[in-house]
Parts: sequence; structure tokens; C-alpha cells
Amino acid sequence: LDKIIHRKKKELEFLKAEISLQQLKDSEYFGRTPFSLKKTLKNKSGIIAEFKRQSPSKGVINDQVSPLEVASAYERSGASGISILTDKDFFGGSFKDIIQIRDHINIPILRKDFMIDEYQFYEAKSMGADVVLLIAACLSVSQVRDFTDLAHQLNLEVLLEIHSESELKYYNTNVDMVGINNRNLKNFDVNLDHSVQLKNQLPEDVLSVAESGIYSVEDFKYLKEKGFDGFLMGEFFMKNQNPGKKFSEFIS
Ligand code: IGP
Repeated sequence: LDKIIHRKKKELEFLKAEISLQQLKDSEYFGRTPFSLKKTLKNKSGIIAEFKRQSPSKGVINDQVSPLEVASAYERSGASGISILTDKDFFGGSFKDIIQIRDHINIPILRKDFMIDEYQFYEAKSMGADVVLLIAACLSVSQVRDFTDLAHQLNLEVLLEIHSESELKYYNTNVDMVGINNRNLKNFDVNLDHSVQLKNQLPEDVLSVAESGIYSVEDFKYLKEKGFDGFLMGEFFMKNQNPGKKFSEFIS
């Protein structure tokens, strides 16, 4: 994680010199009415289906499919939202992956990246994202508060990701949803019960999303039964030749 943040800072220096804040604000997507993940979590399957080419823990997962074909298929089969990894160096993603699909997708798009700078919120908006992820492990409590305010000013919803008990203090009532990552970002261990335990320590009315390591219908049902509102799933779909088909089989 430290390595990712280090690289992200360098990447940002470069990007800021390349594209000014004003250029981002001039994007046609700044004025659009966003889709609300808070709403679609409730009235669709609850699954936030992810497009992910590769990851530090798994290496290449799938580099043969396009974001548009996969995201369209996820939407058709009832996904509540689409998660797109835009980090290039570690996940092989790009902001282009969101721009390419935005006009064709009518459900919320989560820009999944390591958000550490205000600039990235303007970027997210300029790509056409509806939701951003704030990872507690990369941020201070006050950054989470400030970034949440900024996101809301830009009409972006916030999914706060926590992983451990010590990160419960990052929660504040302004965040829209709390994601609990089953995967430990430091050693990649996955444990579903971990999320359940943490969820029970959050206020009951918080919209909660179980993230990572959901690899079967049983896992999904188990977490649903435990009261999760959302389920962020990537690899289980993406490791197939046809991720959209896998999703539609999963859901039926
Ligand atoms: C998806 P999985 O195990 O279904 O592929 O996980 C998603 O939860 C995972 O990609 C993720 C992630 C993150 C990636 C969750 N939080 C933060 C990068 C950064």
C-alpha cells in the first residue's frame, strides 16, 4: 500500500502539470445529473460488479475483454453499479475506461482508485463517475471528512472503505456508504467473517457494502443474510472469458 501511494503521488505531479484543474472543470460531465448508488443498492441486486484487468495480489485476471462489453452486460443483468479500477500502475486501468462507457451506462459508476488529493475528485467528476471510494488506510480522519465534503460539493457519492476495528473512527455520518474490505490490503488475506464482525460495530442504519473475496452464491447469500446492502465483486466474474455471462448466471 505504501508503494502504491508513493507512485500515486508521482503520477499526480505529472498529471497536474499535464491537465489543469480548469480543464477538468470544463468537462461536459460536470453538469450532468448523477446516478445514485444509495438508491440502486436498494432497488436492484445490490451487487457492484467490477471491471478489473489485474491486481497486485492476483496478477493478470483478464486483459481480453473491453470495459464497454463487460459493463453493459453487468447492467443488463441487474447490477446496482459498476466499479472501474482506474489505477494504471497496479491494476492496469485508466480514466479512459470510464469515459468510454459513461454515455452507454445508466447505472452508477464507482471510480475505484487511491484517492489522496483533491485534484482526483475533479478528475473523477470529469470522467463521468458517480461515486468515489475513500480508503481509510490511505487517509487521515480529517482527510476523510474534508474529501467527503468536496465530493458532495461535486455531486459525487462517497463509499468509505474500512478494514479493521481501528478504522471505525473514520466513519462519520456524512459518508454515504461504508464498505468493509474482506481483503487485508497489506497481506491480501481474505476473511468474510471479519466484515460481519466489523459491520456489527457500525450504526444499524448505515448502508454497508461487503467488499472482495465473494467467490460463490453461498458467500453472497451469507453476507446478505448478515444484513449487508451491497456486495462488491470483481475477480469472480472477471476471471472468466465472458464476465458478463458469469454475472448473469450468478444472479439467476
Ligand atoms: C473486488 P474481488 O476479490 O471480488 O476481486 O474484489 C474489490 O472489492 C477489490 O478490487 C477492492 C479494491 C479495493 C481494489 C476493494 N477495495 C481497494 C483496490 C483498492
